[in-house]
Amino acid sequence: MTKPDVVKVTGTVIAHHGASVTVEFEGMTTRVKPPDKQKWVVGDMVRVENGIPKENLQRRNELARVGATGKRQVLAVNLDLLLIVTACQPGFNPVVLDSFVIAAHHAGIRPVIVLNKIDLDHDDKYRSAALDYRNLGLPLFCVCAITGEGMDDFYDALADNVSALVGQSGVGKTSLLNHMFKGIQRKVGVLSEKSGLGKHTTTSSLMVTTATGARILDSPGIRQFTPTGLTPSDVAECFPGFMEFLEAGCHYRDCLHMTEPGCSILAAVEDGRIEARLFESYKTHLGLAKKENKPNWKKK
Ligand SMILES: Nc1nc2c(ncn2[C@@H]2O[C@H](COP(=O)(O)OP(=O)(O)OP(=O)(O)O)[C@@H](O)[C@H]2O)c(=O)[nH]1
Ligand SMILES: [Mg+2]
Ligand SMILES: [Zn+2]
Repeated sequence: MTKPDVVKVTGTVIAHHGASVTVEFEGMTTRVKPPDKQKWVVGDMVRVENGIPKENLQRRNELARVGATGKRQVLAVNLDLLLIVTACQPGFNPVVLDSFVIAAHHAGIRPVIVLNKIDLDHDDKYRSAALDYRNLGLPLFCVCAITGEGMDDFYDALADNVSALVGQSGVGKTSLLNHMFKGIQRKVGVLSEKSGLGKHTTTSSLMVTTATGARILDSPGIRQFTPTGLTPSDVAECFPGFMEFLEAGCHYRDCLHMTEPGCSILAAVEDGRIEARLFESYKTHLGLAKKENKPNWKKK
């Protein structure tokens, strides 16, 4: 008797529930525990044999950070776009935005800045702060998940792409997903009256596919995002807004733009073409990369 052929297809991990994950393939879903020692995250492509997910396939990119225990933690994989969501409430923090931008550039993911809650930005203060990022050459969308303002253009930009909504708790990631994908209404949470911060309402990652072919991942809000796996040179090359000045070239090829003579970045800081705020943020990120690359830094 001949053995029946094994039917092999590729599935996608679309939800993470702690110990188990949901894998979608050929219009169906199944909930499984990843095989021993394999860590599957939302966005992973997996080989499915006769309806059983077996192993994850090579990832084209990974968004990673230093996790709570100090180890490398992969947040999302196989992304085209990183939707870095921010808002006037809770606190707009440009250094956190910079961290996400560097990590995205380094991973080969396109960063997109999303300023949500523009209905609360009465004097356009945050809109103008966010516009700085557009001036640095990054795509920027100013939106409101409640009224829908700006949402059409934002949604159109996601078509046929795999994107992840990331950012602090309470900035409105889930509200944005709910607005774009009416098929699923995930729970949203009010901000704490006492601290003004989000309450970490979303506790698991979920990816949906919309009618335009956009695959959008809603992830739990994070308190801190410290990129990992970057050398000081990576930071010197990936930093937002540096690109155009680096084209002119620094005198030294491995210039870290700190004290080196003939540095195109220091020259641009000196005459105000690079803002002091941005350069301070650069120094913070360079310091983190130097620390991580010290021999005694504990990684996984
Ligand atoms: N005024 C206003 N409120 C908004 C907007 N978007 C979201 N909110 C509110 O902000 C609060 C937090 O929204 P969520 O969507 O739960 O935020 P989140 O980023 O998913 O938060 P976590 O899941 O905790 O990470 C809720 O009370 C929403 O109603 C907006 O555009 N304008
Ligand atoms: Mg949420
Ligand atoms: Zn330099």
